[in-house]
Amino acid sequence: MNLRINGARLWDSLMKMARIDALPGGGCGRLALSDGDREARDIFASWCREAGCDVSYDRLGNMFARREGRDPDEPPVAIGSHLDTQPHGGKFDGVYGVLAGLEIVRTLNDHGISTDAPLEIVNWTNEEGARFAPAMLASGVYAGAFDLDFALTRRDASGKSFGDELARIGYAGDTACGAHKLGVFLEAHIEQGPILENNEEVIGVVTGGQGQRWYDVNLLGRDAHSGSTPMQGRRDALAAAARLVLAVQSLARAHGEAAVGTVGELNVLPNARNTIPGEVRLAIDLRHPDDTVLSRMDHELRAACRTMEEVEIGLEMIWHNPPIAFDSDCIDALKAAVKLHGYPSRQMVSGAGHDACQIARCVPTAMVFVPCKDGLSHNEAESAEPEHLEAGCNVLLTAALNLSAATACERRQQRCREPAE
Ligand code: HGY
Ligand code: MN
Ligand code: MN
Repeated sequence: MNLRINGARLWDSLMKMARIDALPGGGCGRLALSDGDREARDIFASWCREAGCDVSYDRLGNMFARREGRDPDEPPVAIGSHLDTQPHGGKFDGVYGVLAGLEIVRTLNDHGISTDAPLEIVNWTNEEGARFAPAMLASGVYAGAFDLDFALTRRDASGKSFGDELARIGYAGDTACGAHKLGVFLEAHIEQGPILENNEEVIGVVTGGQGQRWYDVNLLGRDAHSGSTPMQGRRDALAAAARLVLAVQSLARAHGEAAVGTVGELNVLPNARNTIPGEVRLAIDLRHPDDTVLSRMDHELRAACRTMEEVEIGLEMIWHNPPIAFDSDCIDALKAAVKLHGYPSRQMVSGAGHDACQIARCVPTAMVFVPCKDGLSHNEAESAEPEHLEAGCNVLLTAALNLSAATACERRQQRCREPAE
């Protein structure tokens, strides 16, 4: 069925959502569990109810907007992403995947189409990990990658806990995180890289996500007077941290095109221009599609830390998310949908992390990418073409209809009954 969504309505919803915590440069700074996140959740829930969905949320505030199917006992076809953004985020990262799900429900309502399996639109809490590290935290608890207490006790830079902030915005639900069963999970997202745009392709059928390791690092030197302390013998934590930042860059560059390493967060103490910094706290993000290379990068990072003799270094790996392969049936459904709509496309692995990379550990999952301008994201200038966002949503609609059909549900149940290979 070559059904198409209403692209103008999708764009209008995206622009309305972008007004919440809008930034002067045109982006969005809507951090997880902030007042803006609450406002976005409230609006999303009201739009879903207007579309006839029943909205619920679990212990970590993961939101599920359910459109009933002919078979209410069938686990739903879920479509979603996240509404939280980076501090200098854009209008589309995450929000597109959530509102694409809503647009699909609105389109099915327009045409009076019911599905065998129910459909659910999902908003996963704290995907970005910018305020509460690590990223994909609530979808990670849902998938069993983290326990509930680990999530609830995560603290932001001001010391506020995830659990307190979730309760404060009124989205701490009663159902256990992970108890709300899903049949499949599909996520639409901007690529956040240059490949589709450079190759003039409209759709990326995403076959998996690369591995990630996140670290908290503490460098302890000694505060001292900048004027009267000789260079020899200083214990300058910032000078050591600077060498560590360059070591992260060079170890990533040493492992080929696919390897990336970033220090995106760094705090200097006491941060006074005439005191030699006695302490630096920084965060490191290493990624690679191959877990053995990623563990080699880990070893090289630890070796680099051992060369910093003038300071004591505390390095804690707070997260290791191994590479993940998505589900073949879901990938095939997306490929068939791309073929039906005739969009230029490619298969690809995601460089960025997504909730789908967690959910794929417990639910058949796949993603669809659309291009973004200059491949830019986590930047206020993030932008995407309405017709590309529409195309991605059309592909999602067609795949979701196929995967929600009784035959597809039966095939999934059959696969669950078969012994794992
Ligand atoms: O870190 C990531 O890749 C995602 O944007 N949270
Ligand atoms: Mn995202
Ligand atoms: Mn992001």
